[in-house]
Amino acid sequence: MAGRIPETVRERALKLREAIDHYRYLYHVEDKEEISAAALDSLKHELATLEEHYPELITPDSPTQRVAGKPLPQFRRVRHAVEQWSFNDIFSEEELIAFDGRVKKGAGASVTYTCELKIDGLKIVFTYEKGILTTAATRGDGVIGEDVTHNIRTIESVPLRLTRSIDCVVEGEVWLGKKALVALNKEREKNGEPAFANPRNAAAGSIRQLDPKIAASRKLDTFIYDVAQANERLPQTQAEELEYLSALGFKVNKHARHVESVADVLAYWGEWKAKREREDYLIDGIVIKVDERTYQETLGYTGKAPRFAAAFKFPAEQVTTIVEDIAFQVGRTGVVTPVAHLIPVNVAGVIVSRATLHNEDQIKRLDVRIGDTVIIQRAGDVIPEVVSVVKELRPKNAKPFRWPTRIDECGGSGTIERVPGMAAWRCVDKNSFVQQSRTLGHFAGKSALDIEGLGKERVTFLLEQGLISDFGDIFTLTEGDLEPLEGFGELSAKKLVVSIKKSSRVPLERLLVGLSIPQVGEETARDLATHFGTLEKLEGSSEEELMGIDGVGEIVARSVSVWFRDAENKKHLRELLKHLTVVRGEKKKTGALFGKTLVVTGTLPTLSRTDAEALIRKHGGSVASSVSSKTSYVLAGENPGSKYDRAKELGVPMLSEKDFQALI
Ligand code: 1X8
Repeated sequence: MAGRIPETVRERALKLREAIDHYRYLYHVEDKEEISAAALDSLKHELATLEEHYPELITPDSPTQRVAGKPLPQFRRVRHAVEQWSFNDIFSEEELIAFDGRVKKGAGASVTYTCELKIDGLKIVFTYEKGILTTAATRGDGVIGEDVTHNIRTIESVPLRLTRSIDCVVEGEVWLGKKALVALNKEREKNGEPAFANPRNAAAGSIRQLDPKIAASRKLDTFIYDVAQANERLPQTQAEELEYLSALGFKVNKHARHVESVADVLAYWGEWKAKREREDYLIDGIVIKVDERTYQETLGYTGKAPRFAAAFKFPAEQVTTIVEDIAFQVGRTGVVTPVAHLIPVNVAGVIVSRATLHNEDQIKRLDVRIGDTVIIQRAGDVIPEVVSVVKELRPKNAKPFRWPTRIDECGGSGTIERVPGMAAWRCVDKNSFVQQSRTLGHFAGKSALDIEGLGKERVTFLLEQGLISDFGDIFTLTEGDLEPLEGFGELSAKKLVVSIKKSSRVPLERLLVGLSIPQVGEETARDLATHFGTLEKLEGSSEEELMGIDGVGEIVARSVSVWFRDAENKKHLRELLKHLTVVRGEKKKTGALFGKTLVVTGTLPTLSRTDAEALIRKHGGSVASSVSSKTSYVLAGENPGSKYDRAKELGVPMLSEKDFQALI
């Protein structure tokens, strides 16, 4: 690895260091989160990697060399009786196995572990004398913290007197619940104050206040997880220590688990990665501690962190990376979406190389430029998006992105136009190749005609060969047309023709989905089909009548009406209908879910969202997009979000995928 450090690397390291230090100061000293902790971690990780390759880059003031934090001057400074360590972080199964290996080697024996939840709050050190709370201090730099006793005293879950009159120092986390945060932010909004970005910020902002009335007015809570010192014999295992703390009167999190092996640790981690949203407090990973105190003592500390414990983080949903290019995607309806092409990064366990920039306004708002370091986010099963630009890391020569006037991906002349009244642009030429292949691919796809053997690639191929250019053309294809083509044989040609024929009998709503009418997705198509029953009635309807349908608003009504009046569309539709038998809706009047309305949220273990919704319909149920008192069940997966909270509020029963499978 030795040798000269390239100038670009040296510069990158310098800039990273400045940016990290800037955000670290805002985050740890001023309690301001301008970029998320996860994004900041990602910058630190990049710097650490550079320093690993080029150790000569390391300086004593590098953020990688410090345990963060600095007390504010207004508070009384307190020297901790016991130095406050921070834990080393583990990010993967491999690192966990390596940790276990080091532990076993260091302890010279097989150890057991206690797994606990890592609470994303504010760490506090509590001192009790003769069983009475005397001091509560923030962690600070690990040696000196700030005296915040006046605020901590206001928290109901903190005992002012212990069950026994011992001297001790204990450590724990102060946090604000997600629901309390919502209420607090509503209040702040009313008073014209800025909202807190997350519960951790709100807890820190409440505790580091000189006026205790502020902390008292907020529903702060605690979990205590460690006794650092006591004037009596300490419990001999971490599992016993938690019971000991509980017996002294502290609030202790109930989800700790004593385990025998790394496999068990991994299982606990996986379980909580999936379940964490259910709790009212934020959980950002798990903490693993060697259970036996004697082994903890044998293993000791590295000067920065204990060797006997580690924090096993959940994958970050926000990371930083660099924009290599900004490209365009043309949708079925011709709408143009800008997409950032990125240096590939792992976001929450998935490698991502593209992130949506949504539209022109978003690019302007973020001022994203090619070469920029950006924060990208991926939550649940949502498409990754660019959240913000780390401006400090912008290359000198980066030019503001100029929105183009023409886009090759549109095909033809490539001319684009702004959709009236919207932030979106679309291709002027609706017959461009890209659009044609998307539209036809969608038409043949699962949610529409569902023509077996006619996937997107084949559609594109048939278009290229000039064999189809329109919906109706698909139904005129013969075995003889297909057989000579590359990728087809006698059998596959025959099979495709048969499956095309089979798909010519189509329920109205599926046909409507397949036509790619702007604003008409599966739900709207079903609403329209149910209301009108036949295509003729729908074609003959007015905008007013359309707007009278439940679930159809002004924009949708206009769009449907415009589509059916367009001469080109009329012509294509007439051609198509020569080949189709349109049947009435396939709504089932039976099935395990008949009469039930379900909402799907979060990532399910095996089913995709589309599959889950199809199953619901297949069993006679209907699918809604938002939770109301009329919702029968919420089918919830990992990272379920606000729908889950709303369902909890309304008392709507929740189903896991397993429950759901059992039900149907
Ligand atoms: C920090 C945290 C610990 C625990 C839970 N949440 C935290 N944020 C725990 O041990 N259960 S330990 C810890 C630390 O010592 N830095």
